[in-house]
Amino acid sequence: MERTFAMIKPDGVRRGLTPEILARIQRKGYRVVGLKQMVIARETAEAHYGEHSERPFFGELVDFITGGPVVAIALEGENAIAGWRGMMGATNPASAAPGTIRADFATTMGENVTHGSDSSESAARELGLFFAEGELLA
Ligand code: DAT
Ligand code: MG
Repeated sequence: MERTFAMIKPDGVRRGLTPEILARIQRKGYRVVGLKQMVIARETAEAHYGEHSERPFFGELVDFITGGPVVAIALEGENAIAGWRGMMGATNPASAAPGTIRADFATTMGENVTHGSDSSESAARELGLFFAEGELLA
């Protein structure tokens, strides 16, 4: 069993895609062990995307991700880290495979609807950043 951090980004929430995305997660069979709607604090966003701090798009990325409510989700399931990344599709929606969330619901790299941890180290770090221990189901 693996745990991963998933997020519906502000564009997805604003566009009313939360139920559709949660339905896909449930149909896949992942267990939702943490779920909350929140506005991300700037410091949290900068820590979350720390690996990109030197990239030219970093400021825009932090503005975007803090610019409206997100839905933070802790997922559990077999191979959940790579599996959820697969359901999201490639970072650039133009290259995302048909049937993936980013192919189906996004047109631009900057606003690509969902986030998913890219490794077990990222998953542990990001789950710790967004959820207190008591907020996650055993
Ligand atoms: P992912 O979200 O697929 O893990 P990432 O970690 O490389 O992708 O980048 C984090 C987010 O930053 C990504 O979802 C969208 C944004 N981003 C990445 N590369 C970008 C670029 N070249 N221009 C604008 N935004 C970009
Ligand atoms: Mg990433």
